Amino acid sequence: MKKEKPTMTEKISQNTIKKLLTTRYIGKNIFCYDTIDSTNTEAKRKLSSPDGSVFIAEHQQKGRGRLSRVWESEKSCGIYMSVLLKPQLSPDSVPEITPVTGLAVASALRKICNVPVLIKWPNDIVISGKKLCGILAELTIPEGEIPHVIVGIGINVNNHSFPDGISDIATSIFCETEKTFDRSEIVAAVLSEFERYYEIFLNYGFPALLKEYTELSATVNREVEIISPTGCYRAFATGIDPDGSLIISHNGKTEKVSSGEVSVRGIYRYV
Ligand code: BT5
Repeated sequence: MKKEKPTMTEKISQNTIKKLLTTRYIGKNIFCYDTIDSTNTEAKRKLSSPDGSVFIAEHQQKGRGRLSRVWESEKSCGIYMSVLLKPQLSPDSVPEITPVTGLAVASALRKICNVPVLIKWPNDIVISGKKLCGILAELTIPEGEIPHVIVGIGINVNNHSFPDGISDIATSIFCETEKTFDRSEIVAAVLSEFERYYEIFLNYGFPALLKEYTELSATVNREVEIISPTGCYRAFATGIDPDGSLIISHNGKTEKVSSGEVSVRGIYRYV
């Protein structure tokens, strides 16, 4: 992609978000920052904040992905936010919050920006074979308390270009539509969709969302490369298990892989 000056757009406005939110408790407390190390790290420092608190920054100096990878967080172009959750869930079910979040983000972006995004299992939102959004869910269990989950969401919105290391794999809503979007509107839509799906998940479990998730999957029914600590191999992704893991067919056998153990790459394109 051609290098261009970064496009800074209007700041994210807490008032606009609150006006548009349709939630009961997600985003009722919003903490906004100009610059922060990482909104996930900030949420971890503020664990005593109410369930559903949201931390949003214009810029992250140490935006994080999984396994200490970097999340590029260009100032005032993207959405960098974390939601603090205190669910009555067993720690075993916590990984399912990642696909629930993926569903919420994909649904919000389809509605607000009219972009045909898909979900790359387990934690990316992709379009045209490129990554538009990443999700990082982290679990902390303070002594004597229920699990606290911090769900970090990074969405490329008005970026015109990306740094060299990711310019081939990253895209933004602007790059896909040539339109600049109001990030506050997207934040409100993502949080509203998140609460809707999260409530279904808490009440009925991930199986209640499986059909919708699978319909939006960029991974299912594709040949994939499984990258595990013991090596890489090709497999065919046949479905998503009710517990959120990926079902693959490999050497004539059906196996389940969980997101903590492996990364998945499409064979022909990034997804
Ligand atoms: C993720 O990790 O995709 C999770 C990203 C979560 C970011 C949010 S922002 C708010 C909150 N606060 C944080 O500190 N983090 C969360 P992973 O699957 O490990 O992917 C990381 C990889 O994505 C990197 O190694 C790059 O290849 C690529 N990448 C980095 N920045 C990107 C960007 N802005 N857009 C697309 N791809 C990117």
